[in-house]
Amino acid sequence: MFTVQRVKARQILDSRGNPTVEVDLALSSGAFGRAAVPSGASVGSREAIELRDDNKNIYAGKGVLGAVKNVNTVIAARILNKNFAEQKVFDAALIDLDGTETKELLGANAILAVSIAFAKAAASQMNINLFQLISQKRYPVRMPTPMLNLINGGAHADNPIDIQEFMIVPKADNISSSLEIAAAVFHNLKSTLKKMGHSTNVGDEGGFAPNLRSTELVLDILSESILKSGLTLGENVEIALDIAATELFKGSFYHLKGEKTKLNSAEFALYHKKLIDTYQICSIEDPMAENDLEGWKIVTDLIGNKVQLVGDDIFVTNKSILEQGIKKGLANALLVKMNQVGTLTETLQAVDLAYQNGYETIVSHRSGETEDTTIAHLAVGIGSKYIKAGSICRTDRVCKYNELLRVSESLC
Ligand code: 2PG
Ligand code: MG
Repeated sequence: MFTVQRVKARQILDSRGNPTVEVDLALSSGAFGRAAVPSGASVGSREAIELRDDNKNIYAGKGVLGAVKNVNTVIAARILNKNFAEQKVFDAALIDLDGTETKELLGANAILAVSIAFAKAAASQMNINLFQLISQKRYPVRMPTPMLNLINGGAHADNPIDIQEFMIVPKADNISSSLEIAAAVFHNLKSTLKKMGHSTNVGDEGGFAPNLRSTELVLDILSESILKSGLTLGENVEIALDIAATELFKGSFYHLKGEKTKLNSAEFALYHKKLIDTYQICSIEDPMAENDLEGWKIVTDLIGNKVQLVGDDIFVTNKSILEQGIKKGLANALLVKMNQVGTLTETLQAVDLAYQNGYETIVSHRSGETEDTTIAHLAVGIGSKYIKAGSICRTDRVCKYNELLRVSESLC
């Protein structure tokens, strides 16, 4: 039994200098959990609502003092000195208290921070790791393979690159070797860009954000850097993309500004096919927009048997929305972001459904992050095939990979 003795929320800053919610929660046993929630830039329209103050005088309207207050008053009144048998029961109380489909009343940022803080405190009371509490022996605990975002474009950088994320996927059998591969490519990429006269400044997720227009040129430079690192594309490293296509879709066309062209869904699917045929691409996330289900069907039928097709905006880690997509035969993998749905329990429900239907999972950070490393434990706890947590640059990204290194020690 877990009895909540103290809960306190505060407003802190995320990696983009925007406010976010952090919660401290203590149980009567003395066990303690602290959690901070992330925030996205390319946000799916059906994500749970992140409550912001909208007061233009404070943090340009981005303050979260209302969400903080909700934790310290309404939520505190519901959970303080109450006994909860397990996470599911605790999260159900939060979901009930909010009562809306989208968590717009109390804010998904308020609710998720409390949900994760409780999980951490419960794990501590049980004297187990967070990943063990998440696993509950329902999932095989395993280390995920990292997908590292080395070139940032789209909504995550101030450059003309249309595609949001160019990731490398090391083919190594442990996290330590994966990170070593990533570091080699990262540093070779930096010197290649420098030599070519391009900027080596980084974007929101710690990947380089050069002023390049052509997607193929970006992929050529990335491939060359892999080669320069003494690695073979396809053998030692693969490439993964997040197109974040919702951001490109307007009036039935995908507008590729960098390439100065627009494509319809069928043409865009062929564009993806050409990319995977030319480069060793193993995974494409959001190849089509969240409201272009026809496009999603075309691309899944065209390349779904050759490559991982990951649903982010289209599924928003929501079990019922994922269910509809599975019925229509869209995508073959689920991106898992806890703040899209707002509690740990609902996240695990979406994961369960994905696994039951043979969909892989990729646990994901958001472009606005904090030092919270919960996603490392989530990935291990659900035995996720992959985790994406950005580049190996900037502590808000690296801290997730470093936590995986620590977790790997307890799995040996
Ligand atoms: C994505 C995420 C994380 P954001 O689209 O997958 O990389 O970006 O948090 O901006 O939605
Ligand atoms: Mg995405």
